[in-house]
Amino acid sequence: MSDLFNQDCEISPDIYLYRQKVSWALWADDIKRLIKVAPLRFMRTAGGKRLNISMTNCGDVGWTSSEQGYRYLSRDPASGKPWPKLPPSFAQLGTQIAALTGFEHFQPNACLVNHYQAGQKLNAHQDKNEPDLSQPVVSVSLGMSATFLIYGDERGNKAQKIILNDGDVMIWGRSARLMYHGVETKNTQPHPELGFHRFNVTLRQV
Ligand code: MD6
Ligand code: FE
Repeated sequence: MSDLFNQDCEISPDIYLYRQKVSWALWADDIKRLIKVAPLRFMRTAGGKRLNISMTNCGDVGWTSSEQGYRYLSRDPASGKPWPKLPPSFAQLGTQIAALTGFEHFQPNACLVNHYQAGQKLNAHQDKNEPDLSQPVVSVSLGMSATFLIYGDERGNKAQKIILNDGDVMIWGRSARLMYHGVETKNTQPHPELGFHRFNVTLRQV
């Protein structure tokens, strides 16, 4: 597996990678506060299957999966309360990366937080539950490393593999917005403070 891209670049059409724009150390307090108020949980699919990865949200609306399918909801179904506020530092990084990549009008208001332990994986999927697909997804990796797999327009394609480390930020837009992708953590490198844990923070405009 190669990890050729150590500088900011377009790693695949309309997928940009910016290395080390932030860090677990910088966002740890916000993440810890968030998961106290809206704990990580394993959601279920419409078919009743448990998702592989535990998740939570902050922002005006949060992505949920349940017997009702995939939906953005303004309240945490676990507590009935609104999701915690989007930390200003998250919003700022999102708008900054988006502007650098040519998305001047991106205003993130939804933030999904995924948690991984070593060995856990996120299966190939598309992100298509947002009403305006002209807006990008900004994705921040924190903690242990992970292998990000980009399958392209069919989940059965051979994947392009990218190693993501603490603080790396990807942005997906335009022609990449509906590409299939997934995450593996079986060959992960631990993070000095977080060990074998990874958080992925995705920022979206919904
Ligand atoms: C993750 N990321 O990195 C999961 N989706 O743990 C995603 O599923 C993702 O990073 C759309 C765009 C960027 C992403
Ligand atoms: Fe995704």
